[in-house]
Amino acid sequence: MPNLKINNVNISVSEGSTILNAAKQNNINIPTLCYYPDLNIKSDCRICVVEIVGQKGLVTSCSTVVKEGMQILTNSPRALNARKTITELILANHDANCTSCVRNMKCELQKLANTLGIDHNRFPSVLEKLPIDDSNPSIVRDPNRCIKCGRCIDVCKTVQGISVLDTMGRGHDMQVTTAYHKLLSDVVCTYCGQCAAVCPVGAIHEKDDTDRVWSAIHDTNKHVIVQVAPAIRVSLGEELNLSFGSIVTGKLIAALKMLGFTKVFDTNFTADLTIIEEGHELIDRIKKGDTLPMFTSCCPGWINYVEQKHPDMFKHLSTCKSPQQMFGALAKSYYSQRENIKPEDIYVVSIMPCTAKKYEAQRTEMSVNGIDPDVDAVLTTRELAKMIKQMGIDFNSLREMRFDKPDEVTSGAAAIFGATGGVMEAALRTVIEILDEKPLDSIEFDKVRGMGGIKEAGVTIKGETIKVAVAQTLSNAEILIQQVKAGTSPYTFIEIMACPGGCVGGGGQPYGTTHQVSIERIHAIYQVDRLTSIRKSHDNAAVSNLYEHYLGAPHSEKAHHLLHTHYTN
Ligand code: HC0
Ligand code: SF4
Repeated sequence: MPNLKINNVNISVSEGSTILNAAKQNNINIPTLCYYPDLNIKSDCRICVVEIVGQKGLVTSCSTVVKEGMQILTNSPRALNARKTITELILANHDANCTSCVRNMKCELQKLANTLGIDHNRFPSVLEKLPIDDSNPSIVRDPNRCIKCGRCIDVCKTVQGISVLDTMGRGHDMQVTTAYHKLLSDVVCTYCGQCAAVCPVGAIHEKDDTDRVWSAIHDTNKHVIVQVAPAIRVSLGEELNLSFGSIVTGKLIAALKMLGFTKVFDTNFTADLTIIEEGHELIDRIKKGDTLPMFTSCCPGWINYVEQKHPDMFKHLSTCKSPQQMFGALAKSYYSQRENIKPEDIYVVSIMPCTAKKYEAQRTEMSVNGIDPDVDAVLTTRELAKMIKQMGIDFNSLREMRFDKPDEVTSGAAAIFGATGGVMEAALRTVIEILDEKPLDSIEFDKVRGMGGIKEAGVTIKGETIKVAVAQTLSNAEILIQQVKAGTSPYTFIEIMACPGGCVGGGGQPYGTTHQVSIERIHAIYQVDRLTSIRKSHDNAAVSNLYEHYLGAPHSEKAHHLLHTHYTN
């Protein structure tokens, strides 16, 4: 335990701590731009420089390990002057038109400039404007806002294992870009949005669909309904001054009603439906000896990855649409008939923690009538928070409301979809009970829970043990894919979620999502499960009712037409 001084205060920290971490543990803030808790240390931006008494040059606190007796000054005139000069130089090569930036008031560079008291820049602008890439429905890249911190490069390479982005050129000409400056739509980008989630400024962000949604709400000819993904209820609160992992379901519904949505439905309802369809698909594959392992198919970043990198794996993907798309398909068929509203007059909005869901909704195959999309617009958690703020809604004083019927009835199994391992656990709760023809002794499968990159469990069904696996992030998914290709995969069923922690850590979630934050959200998700009276998808009477009155049986022709898809590349 080295003893040291930071800003003349005696502290002792654990061996191997960096100066930045030592300061953090003692509530001393050192500003950073390239540093991000779960990513590699880059020491590129040099904003975190500090002075060590008796040492000539300044050091970067993110990469310097503390030593016994060190005396550190985080805000000495030399450190402050260097930090200010670096920030001004960054601003001189940055489109600092803050009021027209998606990150206005949430930008780490803007906050830093403000903290350092930079109200004018000593250096003239050297920015040479480059084209903005808005070639796809999910992610916009604005190189004029890029500060070359390298976070996006790191997350794409080390977390997702894709390496779509890298640096090109040197000095002033250095850019973060794709190979040959191709558009994101022309490279192997999965639209997972992890790059947008860690970007400190407005250089990479989701495509903003809020104006489109406002127009639909204000169009008196449209019947505008909204569905809410499992992970939103445990993350939206953070955008509205509540603590990490606050469960805000009732207030979220009330806010959506105030925004003008006619009906507010729960994606958890079609998550239950997914378990019935996907569970029966797995049972069928096991009984018939069809292709195994079967991979889940609800994460659109994962589907994009398979399509682009491993199209030979299509037969391993479940044919089920995601709950988002099952909801859209039912909205424009079943709901349309039930309410006697033409499908083209129904406008379906999804609130998702995910940027890839915007792309999924626009796939040509995701259309019941082959013309209009089943889901018309997808908003991220951040976009919804923006709309709530635009309307001046005092979120915390809202009276809680319930989802509209029939989605009012959902299970705890559906709630846990939002956490890594949740889809697997929900499926096991149903598949084992159906095959064993008796209730499970325990419905909680701890081995598939938590932030492990790859988790596995053995489960016994009818006296036989099968192995299942869960992977979060695409670099971990790749390990499981390679096992399948090599013929060494011991698994029957595999869940993949592209984002760290699953949807709770999605690319559209509130800024500042770290593993620790995801853990708080996951705790909240399991609490929702425990508080729900029905905890298995096959016990959801509203889903049974839908089969009885509309779909027929699981995997019926109608169910196949509406709820399943096929894959192309
Ligand atoms: Fe997810 Fe989903 S659980 S992908 O992670 O399956 O985005 O929250 O909505 O569709 O239900 C995201 C979250 C969903 C879908 C569900 C699945
Ligand atoms: Fe990489 Fe995902 Fe960002 Fe695409 S969206 S650049 S795959 S991190």
